Amino acid sequence: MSEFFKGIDKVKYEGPDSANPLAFRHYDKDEIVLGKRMEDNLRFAVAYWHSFASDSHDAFGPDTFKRPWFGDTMDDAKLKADEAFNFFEIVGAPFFCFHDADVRPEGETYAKSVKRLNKIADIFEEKMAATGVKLLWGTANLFSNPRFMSGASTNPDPDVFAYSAATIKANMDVTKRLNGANYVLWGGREGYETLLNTDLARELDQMGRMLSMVVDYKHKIGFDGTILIEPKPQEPTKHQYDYDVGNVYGFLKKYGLEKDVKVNIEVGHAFLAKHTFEHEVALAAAHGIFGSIDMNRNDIQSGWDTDQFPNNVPEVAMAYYYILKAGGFVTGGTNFDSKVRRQSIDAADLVYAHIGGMDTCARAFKAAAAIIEDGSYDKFLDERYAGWNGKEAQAMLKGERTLEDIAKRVEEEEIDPKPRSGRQEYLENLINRFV
Ligand code: XLS
Ligand code: NI
Ligand code: NI
Repeated sequence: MSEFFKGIDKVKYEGPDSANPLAFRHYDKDEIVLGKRMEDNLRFAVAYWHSFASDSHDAFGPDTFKRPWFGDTMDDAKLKADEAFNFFEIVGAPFFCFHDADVRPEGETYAKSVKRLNKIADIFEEKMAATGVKLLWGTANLFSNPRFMSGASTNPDPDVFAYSAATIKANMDVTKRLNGANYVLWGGREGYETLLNTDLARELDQMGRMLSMVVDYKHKIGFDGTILIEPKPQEPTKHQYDYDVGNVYGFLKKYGLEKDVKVNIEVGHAFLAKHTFEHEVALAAAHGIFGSIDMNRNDIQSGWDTDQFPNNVPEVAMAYYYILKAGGFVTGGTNFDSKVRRQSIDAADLVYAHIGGMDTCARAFKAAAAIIEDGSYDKFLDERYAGWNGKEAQAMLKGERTLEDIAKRVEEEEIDPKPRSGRQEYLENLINRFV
C-alpha cells in the first residue's frame, strides 16, 4: 500500500451532483460516447516529470514539495516508481509518459545511464503487467544536462550530436520494449539564443539528419508506435526551430518525413506561438500529421508557459471537436503535461489536479461529440462551401481551367459575386449551446 498517498482511495465516478472532492463528476471511463468508452476516447496519461520528478523551486526560492523519493540514488528512483504506479491506479490513468531523466539518476558514463534506464524499465515492465497501465510515449531528455546547452542534434559539436543519437536510440529501445504507443521528440534546446553564433542552414540539416535516422531506426527495430515532434516556439531557447505546426510541416516536407512523423500539440505551446490550441490541432489534421496532445494551459495574464491543469471546458471543447473530425486518437492521447502549483504541497493536491483535468476534458469531449451528433454546425460549414460542388468550380479546383478560361467565363457570364455573412456571432452562440 502507498505511504505517500495514505488514506486516498481509488477515485470513482459519482456523477455531476456529487460534492465529494475525491470523485469524478463527469469522467466515467465506461460511458460510451460516439460508440467508444470514454477511457478509449480520451486516453489520459500522467506525465512522470511534472507529477513525480520535478520539484517546485523557482527563481526566487527552493523546493516546497519535498517528496520522499527526491534524491539521486537508484533506491529513490524505485520508490518514485512505486508511488507513481500507486498514483496511476488511484486516478485510474490508463497511460503514463516519461523522459529517461525523470525515471533514473544519470550515471557517470553513457553506458551507466543506459544500464540504469534499463533497470527501471524492468521494474516498469512488471508494474505495467500487474496494473494494466500502458505507456503513451517515451522520450529522451536532451535539454537539462549542460552538455546540451547549445542544442542536441543542432549542436556545433558533433560529439553532442553523437551523444544525442545514442541517447535517442536507448530511449527508443526502452519505449519499444514497454510497448509505447508513440515516441516523442521535443527540441527544447534545438534553436538559438543569438543568430550571431548560429549557422541556421547547417543546424536545420543536422536536425533533419537526426530525424531521418530516428525514422530509419523505428523501421529497423519494428517499433509500430508513431514518431511525434512536439512544436514550441521558444522557452527555454529564445527561438526554437520546431516553432509551431506549420513550421514543423514545412520541415518534415523538406526532409521527406511527412509520412513518417506526426505532431504532439501542447496547449501552452500553441499559446506561446500566438495561436489557439484548436488552430494547431485543425492545421495538423489538415496536413494529415495530427498525433497526440499535451493538455496544459498557460496563465493568460502572465503569458508564461505555466503548465497548469486544464479547468475551462469551452477552452478545450473545440480542440476535441477537431480531433474527432480528424478521426479521434489513434496512437495518441491526452497527456497532462501539467504541474500543481508551488503551494500545492499535499499528496491530495496531485489527485485533485488530475480529477479536475480529467473531468474538464470529459465534459469538453462530450460537448464536442454533441456538436457532431447535433449536426447543425457541420451543416453550416457544408452550406458555406456548397458552391464548390458545382461543375465549373470543381473544374477550376482540379486544374482543368487556366486563368484565361476563367477570365473568359467571368466576362461572358457577367459573374458578379455578392458578399454573404460569415455569421460569426451566430456560430459562437450555436457552439455555446453545447459547451
Ligand atoms: C516542454 C515540453 C516537454 C515535452 C516532453 O515544454 O512540453 O515537457 O512534452 O519533452
Ligand atoms: Ni511544454
Ligand atoms: Ni509537452
